Amino acid sequence: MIPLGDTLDWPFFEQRHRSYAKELSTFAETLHDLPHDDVDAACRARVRALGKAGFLRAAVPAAYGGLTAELDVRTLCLSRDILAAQDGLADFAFAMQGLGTGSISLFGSTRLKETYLPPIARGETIAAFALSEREAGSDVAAIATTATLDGADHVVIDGSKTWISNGGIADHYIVFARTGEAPGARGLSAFVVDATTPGLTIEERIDVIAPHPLATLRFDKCRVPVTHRLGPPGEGFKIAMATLDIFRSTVGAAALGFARRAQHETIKRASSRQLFGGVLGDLQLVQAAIAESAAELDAASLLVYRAAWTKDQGAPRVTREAAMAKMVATENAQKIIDRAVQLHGGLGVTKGVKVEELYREIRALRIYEGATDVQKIVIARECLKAYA
Ligand code: COS
Repeated sequence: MIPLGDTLDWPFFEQRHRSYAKELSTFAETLHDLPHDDVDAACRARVRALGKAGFLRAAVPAAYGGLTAELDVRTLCLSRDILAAQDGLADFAFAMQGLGTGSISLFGSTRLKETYLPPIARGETIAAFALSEREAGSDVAAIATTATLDGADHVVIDGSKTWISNGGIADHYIVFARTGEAPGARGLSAFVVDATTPGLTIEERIDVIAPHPLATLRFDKCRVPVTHRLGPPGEGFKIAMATLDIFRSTVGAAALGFARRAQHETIKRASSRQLFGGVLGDLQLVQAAIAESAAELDAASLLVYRAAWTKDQGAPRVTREAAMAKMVATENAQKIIDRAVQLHGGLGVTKGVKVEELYREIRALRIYEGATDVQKIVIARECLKAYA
């Protein structure tokens, strides 16, 4: 078991979080028995296993087969923290069930919630969030995919989305498209699009350094019922941002899990590796590395769970808190994992050794769901607003 340290003793948590974390930590130990080779099959197996064991209930509200009345961000973060420490793909599978339905949980009609959320919680279907485009990653307001009214009851979606996690294996996509109520951010809407919709195709699969299902999607005259729109027309940008306000903290939590595992591997090695007549951990420079990583881990952890707790207390917006949590946790994790690789020497860059895998796993987290550079913009704007 990878220790969470004294995190659960912090005042951010309740007894239910401690019990949940204990159950999930025990379950996470069984993950290495699942297949790894074929990334799609591996992902599906993890969704099924997490669903069967009841942990995907954390990804949807209680009325639709979930765990808590509203999404509990602390539970989402603890889940990613614990899963990432054991198995990057299990963390990914869990996270996407949440991100790919978060906008439905927050803004969907009762009918959409009843249709899409229960099978996600059971691990029977797979979700995806289709926001990014080639020319609209950081600049969401530049989205070019269009959704045009076709009669009173349908829209027709045309365009392309890329770097879509679960692209190719998802059963539905939350698609953000331009509906034109106003230029820029105020002219976007969000729709739930079934993967089987005629005209929706996988243009290409994308291979990345830490493999997971990723694709470019093509929408060619995809007819989607207007009832599949989330919230009022023109609210798509706000829906995307409000969803990211929740899930950005969870990206920070996944970074914590990867960093925690790296520190665990480092301390194990520092305690056992013999050199210069002692163990690695006797050397003061090694102690310095361990100390820096320990402090960076706790600092990141405090920001992540502060953001999660603040949202769970009912704060309408946690834009600043979530951006800080994501930025600091992912940047710190990269440093912590890099130190772990360094202290493993040649083993650190050897395929099959855990820290080498973590080194590849962490990199994308500084980019997706808002790159560090975007988080800086978001944080600075919130700081400046406070004095305006
Ligand atoms: N929650 C609710 N509403 C929000 C919001 C949030 N977190 N953030 C912004 N809004 C609202 C604003 O209040 C504004 O509303 P009004 O028009 O009523 O004033 C509207 O949305 C537009 O906001 P803003 O002017 O800040 O839009 P910008 O285009 O300047 O936003 C950033 C720029 C960089 C902040 C935004 O595009 C962003 O977060 N980009 C990164 C996206 C991302 O994470 N991409 C990765 C894809 S997911 S893997």
